[in-house]
Parts: sequence; structure tokens; C-alpha cells
Amino acid sequence: QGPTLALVGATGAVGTVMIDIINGRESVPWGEIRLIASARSAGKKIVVRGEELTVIELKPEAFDGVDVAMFDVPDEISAEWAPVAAARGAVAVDNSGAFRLDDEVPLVVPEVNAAKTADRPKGIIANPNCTTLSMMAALGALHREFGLQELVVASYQAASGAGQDGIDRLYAELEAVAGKGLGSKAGDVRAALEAAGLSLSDTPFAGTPLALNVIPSAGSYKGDGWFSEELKVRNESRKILGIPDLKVSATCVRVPVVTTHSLAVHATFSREVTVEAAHKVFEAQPSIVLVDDAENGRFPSPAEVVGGDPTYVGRVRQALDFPNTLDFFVCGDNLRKGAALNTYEIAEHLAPTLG
Ligand code: 11C
Repeated sequence: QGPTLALVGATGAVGTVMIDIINGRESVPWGEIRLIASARSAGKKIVVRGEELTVIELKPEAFDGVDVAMFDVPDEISAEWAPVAAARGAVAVDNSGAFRLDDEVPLVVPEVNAAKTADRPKGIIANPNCTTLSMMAALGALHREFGLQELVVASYQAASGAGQDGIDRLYAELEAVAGKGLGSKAGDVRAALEAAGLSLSDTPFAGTPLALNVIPSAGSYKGDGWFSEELKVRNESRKILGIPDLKVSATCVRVPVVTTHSLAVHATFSREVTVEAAHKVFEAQPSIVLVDDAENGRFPSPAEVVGGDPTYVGRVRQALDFPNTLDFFVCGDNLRKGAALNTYEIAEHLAPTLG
């Protein structure tokens, strides 16, 4: 009988991927697995590793006997309930933004800083934002070898970063614009969406069409020109890599991709770095798949890698006018490594120490 694992938010978009991941594991270290969700979803039956489980309502008693509680719920639900789980003796592994920058909460990517899981005075461990996470395995490996000093990134973020609403909206927009020859006249996509009853005032994407478009804003506006996703990339990268003064500048962009975030990374190191040496580092990291043969058109792209667990890296170049700087492109499934998988890997890492 192993430790007890609970999944809070079992019926949401990330929770569903989490169950998929648990079902796909060859073996799991858990005795009991408990599914928890809002009162609205309580009573629902979900098959986990061949056993039909009934989703139970989120209440303090739901955490009794739980060793690890993974939270895939909005920030305000985590802020209220992760401390409740911790107070009842569970380690809360939280995928929301509620605790990521709390000094008493480690922010963990297991292949970069797994040891931090041991230092958790609040009984809470945080999982990073999916945009940050999509490049962390690659940057962590390079940092160990060459010493990261500066990071400039542009993201290409998928619609599912905004949850099921984001996915539904993208499909509806694509349907509304398909086959109409749109995209050559300013405003024609917007007009087509409005004509199809897809109001731009309640889109999850900043009142801007996503179909046939890219949107230079992700998350909420935070002032001085910055959006929340850009500040998360900066603050979370610093904390995970343990470089408090890392120079970071990010531009986060939403693109009409269903799932898998990509980033164009421009990273400067304290030591000399060559493409050959970087390839070696990437090849030695089990969670990275290097796809880097530009001459033959081989590089990662979201539609080719979605659903996969690894971080895919390609287009690795020594920046022509910047010594010690590498440019490269990464793709990572934002619902798997970007959310559910990393959370589950933290729980798996804890399992042998609990129960
Ligand atoms: C997006 N990265 O693509 C966001 C979603 O802080 O966990 C995840 C937000 C977060 O919109």
C-alpha cells in the first residue's frame, strides 16, 4: 500500500490530461487515488487505471489521509484550498499562480531543481506557468554547462493556454472564416466573426480575432506596457534557475494553435557556447528531443509534436552578432509538460518519501 494521491480539479482541462498521464504510466507508486472537484462535478465517474472512481466534493475532509494533493484549479481556489490540504497533512502540489513567487514555496521543474521539493515550510510546492515551463528543461541544461546571464524570448502560445474556452473559441473562429478568402483587408476577419455571432467583446483573447491572426498579448495587462505572461516568464525563470538577477525580456504572443506553446529563445551565457556543444547538452537531457536539421526542413513545430511529453528543441544557432549567445526554438505541450505532467512528476518525485 503506497501513499494516497488526490487530484483536485479532476474534471477540468488539465485534470483530464492528468488522468490520461496517470493511466498511461506503466506503474504508479500510489495506494489510493482520490478525485476531487467542485460540487457541480461531484458524483461523476471516471476510470483511473482500470477502476471506476467517483469524484468527491472539495471539502476539508476530502484531504484526510491524503499524502500528495495535486491542484489543477484557478488561482483563487488554490489560494483557499492548498493551505487546507497542507493543514490536513498533505503536500499540496499546485499548478496555479497563487504561490509561485512565495519565498516559502519552492517552484519546481524536476529535471532542473528537484532538490527544492524538500524545503517546503508551507507544505506547498508550486508548478510553473506553462510558458516558462516549455523552455525550462532546455535552459536548465544549458545553464548548468555554460552559465546563463541574459534571456530574451518571444512566445507563440496556443489557444488551450486559456483553457477549454480558448480551444472552443479558436475552433468556432476557424469555422467562421474558412473558405471565404479573408485576411487581405483590414477588419474583414473581425467582420466575419461578428456576422457569425462570435462577439469580440467576450473572447478570451483580448477582444481580437485569433483565426488568421497573431495577438501580441497574453494574460492580463499589468501596467508599464507589460502583460502578466511576460512578467511570469521573467520572475519564474529567475526563481527556478536560481539566478535572482537574471536579465530577462519577454514578448508573449497568442497564435492560432490548439495546444503546444513555442518560444524563440535568445540566451546569453558567461562561457563560450557552440552549436555542437549545445547539441551535446540537449542530447544528454532525457526530457529533451533535439530535432535540428534545418537544411532538410527538420525542426519542431506544434502540430508535429502536440501530445508528447518531451521538450522539443531545434533551430539551434550561434547568434551571428552576439558572442556567447545561442538562438533556438522550443516547443512543449502546454497541457502536458506545461501543466499536468510537471505537476505529476513532482508528485512522483515525492512518493518514495511519503506514506
Ligand atoms: C496561457 N500560460 O497560455 C497561460 C496559461 O499561470 O498557469 C497558464 C496560466 C498560469 O494563457
